[in-house]
Amino acid sequence: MNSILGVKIIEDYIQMCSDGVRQGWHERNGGNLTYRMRPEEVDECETYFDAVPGPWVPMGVQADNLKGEYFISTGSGKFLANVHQEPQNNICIVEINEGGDSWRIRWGLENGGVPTSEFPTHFMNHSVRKRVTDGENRVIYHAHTPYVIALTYVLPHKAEVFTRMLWKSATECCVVFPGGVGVVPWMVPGGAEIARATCREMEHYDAAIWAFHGLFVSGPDFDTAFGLMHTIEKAAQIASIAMSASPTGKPAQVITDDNLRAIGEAFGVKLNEDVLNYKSDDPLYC
Ligand code: 2HA
Ligand code: ZN
Repeated sequence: MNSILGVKIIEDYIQMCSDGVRQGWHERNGGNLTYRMRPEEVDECETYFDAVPGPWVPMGVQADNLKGEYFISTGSGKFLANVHQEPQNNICIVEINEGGDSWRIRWGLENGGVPTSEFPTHFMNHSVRKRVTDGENRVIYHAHTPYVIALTYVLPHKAEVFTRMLWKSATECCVVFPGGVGVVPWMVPGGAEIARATCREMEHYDAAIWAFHGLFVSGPDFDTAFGLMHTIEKAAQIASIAMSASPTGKPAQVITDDNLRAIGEAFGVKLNEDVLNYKSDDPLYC
């Protein structure tokens, strides 16, 4: 192997960017992906690192449990559609300092640039998900999923309401995200405030909807994180189509709460009880 582009983790990362583009989730520079590298993956890539690392850049957020970690990140303003053609100009590997509050580029963005504008949210989400999953979660993925965004114009911005609607829109949803999906109200993207709000959701859920914007998911590996994004977006698509097709805007019938409990039992999955027992005042939002 004579290039970092032959390293498996880099190949898989590039593949995931292309998979998201193929779904239509990454118009222009929309969406971003970060991956917290395993030590052996850092070792594999180190040979190809820049001779001189970039300068340390403070993030405005801090996490003790991410000191000294390495992340692969998409570049701010870069198009995910271009990642597979020129990875070296559209993605980077950053190292976090011993204070856990600054990054520096070790490889990539050869024509200049910085990690994704959403790096504060990704970074803080990594910190939360690393803690609550005992180090298992390594991927944070943000996409502009159109049907999830559309539903944020229609449904109340409540985790229980969204989760129930999504669980009831396709039979296997409650098995794929038994904990549910969080919802962050509209906020200016890119800063510390939306990062903190997303983290509050990521304490309980492995996915968080950003109202009128998109979806954040986390996972242990690329397939699981991508599959979660895909499953939630597909459920939102079915819900949107069903509501649009119904003359009342309300589905004529749905998967019932008892059906959900039966699926949980059959698959040995514990569904979030707060969501299962939630009763909406508005009968439209089952
Ligand atoms: O990277 O998606 O939220 C562009 C965005 C910002
Ligand atoms: Zn976005």
